[in-house]
Amino acid sequence: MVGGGAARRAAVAALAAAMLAGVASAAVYEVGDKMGWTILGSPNYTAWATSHTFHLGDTVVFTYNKQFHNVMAVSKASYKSCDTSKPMATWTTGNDSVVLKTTGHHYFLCGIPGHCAGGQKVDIRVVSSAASSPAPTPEPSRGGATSAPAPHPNAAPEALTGRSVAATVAASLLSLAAAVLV
Ligand SMILES: *[C@@H]1O[C@H](CO)[C@@H](O)[C@H](O)[C@H]1NC(C)=O
Ligand SMILES: *[C@@H]1O[C@H](CO)[C@@H](O)[C@H](O)[C@H]1NC(C)=O
Ligand SMILES: [Cu+2]
Repeated sequence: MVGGGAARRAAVAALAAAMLAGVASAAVYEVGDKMGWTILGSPNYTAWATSHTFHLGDTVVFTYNKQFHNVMAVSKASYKSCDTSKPMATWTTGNDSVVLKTTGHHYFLCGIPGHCAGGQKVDIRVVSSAASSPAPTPEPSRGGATSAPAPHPNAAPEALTGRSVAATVAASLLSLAAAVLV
């Protein structure tokens, strides 16, 4: 009896620890790395974004001089046309952290006139949360004939469902762990 209880307790505690480790592994990326969020030096934010793999729960930080720039989350259409008239969200502190809560594309641009057209825009694609299995998905190499990005179906509803299920499972595991450990 006592031994079984201890074993169960240990198993639950290990599970809870694993869950917490998973949560803690969310990464933080500074947009543009050391260059930050700017037009000076014409950082290539497309190259920056494609050189990273973003997962659910990761954070991107926009650092910039707030006298000269801002950050807007926009639709794909607004991103493409640099339309700053209907942002879904705007940040202006100069040190803005954005948590990536859905899979798929997150489009950001600077709302100061001319800056988006000058390249101050970034498309951050969040891959579905395979964070624990680092199996690289081999990209079929293309001939480079086209620069048009492949259309991505909007996976937001599925992502939300998956996320809330994961959160529920995590929450019940943690309360189970708490109950057993008391
Ligand atoms: C930025 O980088 C992307 C991906 O590497 C490349 O396709 C594109 O031509 C670059 N843009 C400029 C303006 O250099
Ligand atoms: C930006 O904010 C984070 C906390 O959100 C803080 O740790 C960091 O020092 C800030 N950076 C600057 C340059 O203010
Ligand atoms: Cu700007």
